[in-house]
Amino acid sequence: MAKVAIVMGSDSDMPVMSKAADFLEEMGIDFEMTIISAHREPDIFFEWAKGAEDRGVKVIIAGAGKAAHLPGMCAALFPMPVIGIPMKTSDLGGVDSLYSIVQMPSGVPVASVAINGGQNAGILAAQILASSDAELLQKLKDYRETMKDSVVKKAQKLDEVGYKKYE
Ligand code: RP5
Repeated sequence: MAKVAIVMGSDSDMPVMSKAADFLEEMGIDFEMTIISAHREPDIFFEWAKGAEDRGVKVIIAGAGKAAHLPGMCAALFPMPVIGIPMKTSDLGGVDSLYSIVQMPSGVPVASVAINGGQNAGILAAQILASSDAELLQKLKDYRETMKDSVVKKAQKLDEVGYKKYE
């Protein structure tokens, strides 16, 4: 059963949302992914969000742009964590999406990542699940080590080409 549900308002969100999916795949986490617009098809959206708990979903990752109500409405209907991804937009640069997602009223939180922060949403969902999954927690620790090693290698490369080292 899918533990994470990824939902986005439009196929135009896919390049960002796929980064969350890629990370979940890398961690071996089952997920479902769909496109539903809370504004353009509210009936379908309600059915999907209300059924998520029964489908075994533990975390929802919801991405949307402009008047980005999708993550907030997921949080209104789903009782477990919802992570919002604000999409960068052509007119207001994604600040519209960000404000729509983070400014939730008390009692109905949405955890927001940065504008276009697809990968971080996947990481955060994995971290939430890892609080009760020791094997997944170890995978996340290994991922951090890999990340650290890649930065160390970048610094070594800088040394090799002769730039002065920061001390
Ligand atoms: C939102 O409106 C979507 O999440 C998308 O980011 C934005 C634009 O959608 P399209 O006009 O590209 O379908 O609902």
